[in-house]
Amino acid sequence: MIAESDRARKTTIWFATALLPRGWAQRVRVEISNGRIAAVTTDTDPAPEDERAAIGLPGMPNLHSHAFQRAMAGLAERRGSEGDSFWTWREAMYRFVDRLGPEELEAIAAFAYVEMLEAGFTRVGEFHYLHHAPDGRPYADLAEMSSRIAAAASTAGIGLTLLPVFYAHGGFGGAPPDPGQRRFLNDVERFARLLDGARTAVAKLGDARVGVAPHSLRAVTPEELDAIAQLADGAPVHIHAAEQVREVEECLAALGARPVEWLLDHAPVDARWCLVHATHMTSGETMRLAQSGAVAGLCPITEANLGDGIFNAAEYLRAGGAFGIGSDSNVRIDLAEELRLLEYGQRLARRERNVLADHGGRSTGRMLFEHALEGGARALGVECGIRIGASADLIALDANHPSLIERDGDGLLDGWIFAAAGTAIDRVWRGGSRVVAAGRHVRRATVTARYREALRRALDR
Ligand code: NGQ
Ligand code: ZN
Repeated sequence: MIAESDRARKTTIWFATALLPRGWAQRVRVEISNGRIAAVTTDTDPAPEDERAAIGLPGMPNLHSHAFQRAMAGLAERRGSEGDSFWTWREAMYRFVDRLGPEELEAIAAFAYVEMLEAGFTRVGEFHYLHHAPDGRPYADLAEMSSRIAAAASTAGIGLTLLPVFYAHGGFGGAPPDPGQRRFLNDVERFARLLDGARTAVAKLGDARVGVAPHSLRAVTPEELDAIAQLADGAPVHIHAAEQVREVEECLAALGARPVEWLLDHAPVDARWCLVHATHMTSGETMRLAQSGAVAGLCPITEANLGDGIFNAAEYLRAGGAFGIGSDSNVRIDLAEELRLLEYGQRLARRERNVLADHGGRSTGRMLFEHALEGGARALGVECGIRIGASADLIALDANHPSLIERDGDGLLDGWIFAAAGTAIDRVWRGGSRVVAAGRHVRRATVTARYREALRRALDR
């Protein structure tokens, strides 16, 4: 019995070509044991029982998601009578959130995670703040909604770094919360209990991580930030920062410094930290953040959708800054599009091409992919890449996709990210299990049916 199940947990995938930490290699055998990579051999033939694929890439971490927002994608694209902004979108989002109970949250998150896996994201950093019942009272189990996120991750088979959010105020200076925020709120003591509950809720997933997320300097006072960061206990700390100009102005007025500047001066910002967006920084802040070791959590599609502004990636990367990609509002879930838009924002702003390739001759796609992989893994507290000991989170591109014909090496990444229409992803393995085949998640049909039911209930009410 034991030998049987042991054997079942060992698989080997052979790639004609694959991107390893030291670069592209040919005829690569990846041996997997208990969900982790046990051996990587290059220039070798496949064994008869090996699963074979053409083009292998490591799975990508998605460092910032609010899964429930997937269900309101496209519902906030009508202009209001007085114009629209991030702040009017947020009001629409608060109204939408009122319609979601535990079953709806789980169904929507499972659907979003299925789409993430199909896009090549194999782990998600869920920045989770929808904690309480619609009337603002905690559920009988304080961590009910965290358990639902864990269940959704389990259904889809995606890796989870759960980031329970501490949210206490409606603005700088400890302003009272808005009624629309009632489901998010905790004091530090109750948050500590919620965090314990969240740790228990994810334990059965095997390789889940739990960090902490003080929501923003708008929602958390300096004293609370200090207390929450200490609860992380060495795990990742994520915070929204400098997404909107109004937020920068209010921060200057309340705290006497810009958000990123204030965090660098007053919080122990280091490689455990992820500053989500960090859109509006001076050159000085850009240099300092780059040197801190923290990860900038960039969400190009959402930042475009919400009218946030353009992150100064060129300067930040030249200073050695780390970044990862988040799908944030999940208005679209598409890894290639996130990477492409990150580069295109720079091209449009600077009127140049291939801005983020770090030196002559370098492929932009390769640079975007590798930096996002490394920064994303750091922000989510895991190892990444096709290397021994890392989780067997793998992508196989479709060698027959028209945009990949007669491409090799970095040309495959450039073809996928900049040129391919539709999905160029054929298969995805997460922890050694194949969860996507022929571009579709193996549970797409049942997860979509449950999502449809949840939305019918939520939107008919
Ligand atoms: C969020 N989203 O937490 O979902 C926020 C809106 C807020 C973005 N910042 C709420 N994109 O920032 O207060
Ligand atoms: Zn966010």
